[in-house]
Amino acid sequence: MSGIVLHQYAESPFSEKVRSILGYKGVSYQSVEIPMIMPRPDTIPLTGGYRKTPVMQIGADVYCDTAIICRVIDEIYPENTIYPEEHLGMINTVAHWTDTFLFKVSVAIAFQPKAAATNPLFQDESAMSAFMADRAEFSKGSSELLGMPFETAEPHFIGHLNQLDQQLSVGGPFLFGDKPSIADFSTYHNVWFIYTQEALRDYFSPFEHLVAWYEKMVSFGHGNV
Ligand SMILES: N[C@@H](CCC(=O)N[C@@H](CS)C(=O)NCC(=O)O)C(=O)O
Repeated sequence: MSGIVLHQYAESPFSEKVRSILGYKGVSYQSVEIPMIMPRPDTIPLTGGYRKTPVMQIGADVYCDTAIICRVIDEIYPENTIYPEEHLGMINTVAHWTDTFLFKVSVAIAFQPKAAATNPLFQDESAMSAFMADRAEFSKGSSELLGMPFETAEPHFIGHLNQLDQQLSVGGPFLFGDKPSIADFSTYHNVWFIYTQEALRDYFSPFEHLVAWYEKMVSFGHGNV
């Protein structure tokens, strides 16, 4: 057992990013399922007020934000590093852009009306209003978190899927060559967020290389929980 405790919830894309890295590295760890919305009376005292998901705890050390969580996991398990020195600048740039801009795009795609009709989260009206109220409170006062209109997001999303597919068709099996890097895991959680919703799977039909890559990423699993 690694001593790692991951505080997360099943539906969280950023948690999936970390679960997938733990799977790739074959790590044994403990998982704490936290509520999808506030209040989180057990987690907030641990983080000192930080409310994003996931959070990683190792003994008395608490790591907030997957940018640091993934680095720490890679330092503890350096075999098959996901931060290879060659291309590191590009890999970090792609991962950052993907976790920020592309994630905003993915949120708009994931919560479009077509998806909301079949998403289990939105089948219960009171659960849906509680979720919406929670996320409105979360983004209050932050221009960074303001939602992107679906009409703006969709061409960005399809255009990027196309770029990924082309890249993978000539340079795969992973985005920067033979082994997955942090750029793959950042991309993976965005794709997972959409692909796992049946109503949205058609987006991927034209992109066979991307789907083959996604299946490889899924096959890493989530480690030993
Ligand atoms: N930069 C953060 C982003 C994390 C993030 O936005 N997580 C989403 C869930 S996937 C979140 O915190 N949503 C609000 C919440 O869970 O309270 C990271 O890389 O960890």
